[in-house]
Amino acid sequence: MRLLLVDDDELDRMAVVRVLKNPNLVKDIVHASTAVKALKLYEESTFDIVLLDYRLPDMECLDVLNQLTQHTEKHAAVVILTGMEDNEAIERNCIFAGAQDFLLKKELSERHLTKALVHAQARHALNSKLIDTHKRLKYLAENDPMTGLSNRYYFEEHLRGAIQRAHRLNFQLGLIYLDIDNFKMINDSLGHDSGDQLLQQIAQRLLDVVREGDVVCRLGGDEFAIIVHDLETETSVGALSQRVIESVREPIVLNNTEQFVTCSIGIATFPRCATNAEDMLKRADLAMYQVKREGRNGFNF
Ligand code: GH3
Repeated sequence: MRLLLVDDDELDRMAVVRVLKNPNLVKDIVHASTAVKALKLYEESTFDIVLLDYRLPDMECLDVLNQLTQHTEKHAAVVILTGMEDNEAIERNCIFAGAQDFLLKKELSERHLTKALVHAQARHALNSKLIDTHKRLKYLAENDPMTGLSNRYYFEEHLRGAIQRAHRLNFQLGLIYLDIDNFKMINDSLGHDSGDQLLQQIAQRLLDVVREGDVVCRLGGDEFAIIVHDLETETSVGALSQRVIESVREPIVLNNTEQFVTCSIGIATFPRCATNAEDMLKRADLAMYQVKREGRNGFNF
């Protein structure tokens, strides 16, 4: 264990060093007498545990904790050391701000400190696992595994949020709803794997054509959507749709043969066409079916 010991009182730091006799537990103790020095050391090096005095001369403890936990790539557990009497509110605030344990200086003994450090490390490891699992679950819930694009669930959530924001800021928003033409024929003639490859390549082309900040989603099957933020004019969403159509039309190599596919696009804009996510999708869907009826390979509002 490598420990960063942060306390402005040298005698208190010495007391900790005296108590931590077990060389198998803590191999290295680095001292810092101020928060600023501690944060610098933390940034430049790697520690397993930070033992942090609650009262430091240059910074509030909660601010130090906030800064420590912002370094998401660092993995030190934090134990707060305090000379004050038991204070549940302070302890709770420290734990909420990212500390793993809380120890009173008057209880400083080898047994207590060792226990606090070991528990803090274990809690921290468990927390990190939970955070990783949460991130993984969130990724799985929001993304389409085949194309890596955002999925329908994310699309609906994001569109709702984007409409609220556009409403607040008086912006326009565009929705491009795209369906590949005669996609079934690719599956039927070249096989399902080639169909999958086609979907992956189309996904990449859509990502290449949009602006940073626009959101490309696979809604399911051969249906895709693009949420176009901060639309300057309705014409610009038409121009983007035209670029999408041309990009999809570029030859695609599947099974060593060049294939040519087209797509049909329906467009809806906020606030002109619809004022909520459901209506916006409905409008774009209707506009897309109109293109299909009129022979495919185009876009329509
Ligand atoms: P249209 O121009 O009228 O839309 O004709 P289409 O052939 O594209 O018709 P439709 O959109 O109904 O066909 C979609 C096909 O996509 C049917 C389904 O079997 C296939 N499909 C859905 N999901 C996947 C997938 O993940 N991979 C592959 N390869 N095919 C899929």
